[in-house]
Amino acid sequence: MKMKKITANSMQEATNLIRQQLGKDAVILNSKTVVKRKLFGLKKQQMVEVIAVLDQDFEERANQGLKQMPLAPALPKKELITEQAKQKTHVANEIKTAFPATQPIDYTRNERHVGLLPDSFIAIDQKLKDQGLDDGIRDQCLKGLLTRGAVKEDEIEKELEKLLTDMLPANTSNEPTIRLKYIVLFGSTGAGKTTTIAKLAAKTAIQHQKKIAFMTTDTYRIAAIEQLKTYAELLQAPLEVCYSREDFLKAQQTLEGYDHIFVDTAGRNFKEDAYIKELIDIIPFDESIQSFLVMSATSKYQDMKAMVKRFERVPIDQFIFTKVDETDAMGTIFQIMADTQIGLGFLANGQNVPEDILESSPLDLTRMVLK
Ligand SMILES: Nc1nc2c(ncn2[C@@H]2O[C@H](COP(=O)(O)OP(=O)(O)OP(=O)(O)O)[C@@H](O)[C@H]2O)c(=O)[nH]1
Ligand SMILES: [Mg+2]
Repeated sequence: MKMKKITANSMQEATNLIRQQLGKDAVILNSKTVVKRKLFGLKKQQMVEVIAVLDQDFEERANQGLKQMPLAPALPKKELITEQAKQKTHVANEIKTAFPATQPIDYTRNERHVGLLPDSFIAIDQKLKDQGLDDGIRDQCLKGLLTRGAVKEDEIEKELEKLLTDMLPANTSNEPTIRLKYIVLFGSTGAGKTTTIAKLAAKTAIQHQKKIAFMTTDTYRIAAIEQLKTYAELLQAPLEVCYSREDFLKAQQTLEGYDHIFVDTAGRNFKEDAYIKELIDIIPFDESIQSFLVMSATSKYQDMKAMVKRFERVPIDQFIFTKVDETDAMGTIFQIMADTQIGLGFLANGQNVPEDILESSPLDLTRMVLK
């Protein structure tokens, strides 16, 4: 067991010494400020005292607990060695079963680690848990913070921001988010597709001075066509209604001269495979189509996950999360993006057209989670 008590002038110096002496996997168990007397006791100096152990020590301790099981007594030396080797394999297997490698290390809840983390880290873990982040992401954060030796509040904040942001798919392109000719939004009933389409179309037409048009495949409710027609009239843009693939192809020809065509689709219960098929049957998802899966930020993680799974036959370029104004827990959005590595197109944060729409970077999203 490798354990060290280190006294240094600052926490930074102590962390550097720990790293030198125990390696980067060392874990700080405890730290406190102490007063040391110097110059024959004439001068007092405030210092930090840090106790650290090596991470592998956790395994060792678990190992020792199992090794205390009595070995077979009084065997000749050679047999004893063979017996010990067998026992060792047995112990190793028991540990493997108890803590399989694929299982995330749960620093705060695993009994091997209880009491080993500084309080500030436990508080961070709880905060991330409240936001809806799972054990895997939280363990990665804690491990990252421990490895990087973040100690001061601002250091922890900065490192945590970086660790979380790195888990999200990066925005590598400098192109505008609306970049292809056809912008298709799909998703479940009432997610906010039509409202978001209106916001995006208005922004593209007014701010970016593009020639825009609308298409809709939502022919199930008369009101749905009327809703989009109102926005189209306000923006003085044409609207084509498509009942079939044939209509869609015809509308593409009619609207050929437009820069961007915003395609609205029907909100359906996508647990039914037939509706996914219907979507693919009408819309030819090719390289001219930019597709967004629209989900409400107020949805449960399990429902979002199931939704992405349902749409695995439809290419999803990016997500749009609506109704972020109705929730404080942005962790669910974060989690689904980290899991699927599908990036963020837009966040919709209200019912006002066109203003309630945001373009947010991975760092912005991380900050919303940590806010
Ligand atoms: N609070 C809030 N409400 C929103 C937001 N986006 C849309 N809504 C509201 O959600 C409701 C449904 O919006 P729609 O745009 O009609 O949703 P849809 O996905 O097109 O619905 P269907 O076509 O019926 O599937 C409306 O009352 C919108 O005003 C948002 O970002 N925040
Ligand atoms: Mg709609």
